[in-house]
Amino acid sequence: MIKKTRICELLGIEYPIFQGGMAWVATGELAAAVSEAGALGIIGSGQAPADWLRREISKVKATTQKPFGVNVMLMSPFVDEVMQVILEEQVPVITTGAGNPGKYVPGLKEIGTKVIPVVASVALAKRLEKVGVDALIAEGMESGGHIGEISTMPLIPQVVDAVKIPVIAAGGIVDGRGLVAALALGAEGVQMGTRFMCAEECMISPLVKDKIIKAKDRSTVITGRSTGHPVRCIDNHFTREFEQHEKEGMDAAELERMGQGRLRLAMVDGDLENGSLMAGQIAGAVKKIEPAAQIVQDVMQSAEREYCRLTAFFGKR
Ligand code: TUI
Repeated sequence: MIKKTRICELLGIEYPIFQGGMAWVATGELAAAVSEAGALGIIGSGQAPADWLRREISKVKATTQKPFGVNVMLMSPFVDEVMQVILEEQVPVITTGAGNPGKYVPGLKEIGTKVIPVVASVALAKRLEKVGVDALIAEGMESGGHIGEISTMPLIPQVVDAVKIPVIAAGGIVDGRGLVAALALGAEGVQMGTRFMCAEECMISPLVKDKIIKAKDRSTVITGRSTGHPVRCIDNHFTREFEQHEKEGMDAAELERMGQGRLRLAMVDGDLENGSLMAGQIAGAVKKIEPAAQIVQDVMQSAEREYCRLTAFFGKR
């Protein structure tokens, strides 16, 4: 079995696997199941208000004693009250996305919450290490949702070389091959989103899970480059309509308005044509719905198999 990495020791988890903190997807039920399985379950607070987050945290605490996390979407209008709940509930780990969490770091560190921002560039990685964050998630543009511009393969080694703190790789990872590849690039763990969307404990519409299982390698597209907020989703009526408006030069504010409420429409209401089906490029490799614990076990077991295959390839020393 793979030895524990620095990230396992830092967080007190058994396996170096994070479940992405996806807005409207990663509820307390999913996070609890992933944490109980020995990985890190993360509640996705997205643009939800503080009382929603408090309820989800209590679900996790009622189900598992193991460490869990909360993802804070820094563009949320409720970001300050969400941070307040995190402090009050003494959440063990937070990840952040879509911005720079620098100003919140001192307060969180004071109560011992580990802070692990998502970065999509070397520049932000270096800045955040100086602020005192505990680790980083380097997320390639293969990921679903709001993304940066660099792919996982070039991003990970460049971030690893730029900082001393542990780096978690995200974007395009679905199984043990991805975990071994991430470790080879110098990362000390992986974050997976799309595969955990198809966990049994994930509360999204079953229609969305089915859509992911039917997805192929070229099923996702990026919209919103013209607004400065590129987003990767499975291609549907909404993405085509959005692209058409972008081509016709609709202004960024109007395009942003067009996107509002679409993620909920997809994930909760199961509207496959008018909703925003945020998912990563690896969707084509997700084959079935299974319990979160089985996903965690499968990733660890297939990583070990792949490692043995590589050992045979390089020969014994
Ligand atoms: O945050 C994500 N992925 C997301 S957030 C989200 S909710 C949303 N809904 C509608 C429109 C936009 C978002 C869906 N998916 N991933 C983490 C991530 N963070 N990816 C990229 C970044 C990022 C981008 C720019 C982090 C920092 C940054 O710049 C900060 C700075 O100040 O330089």
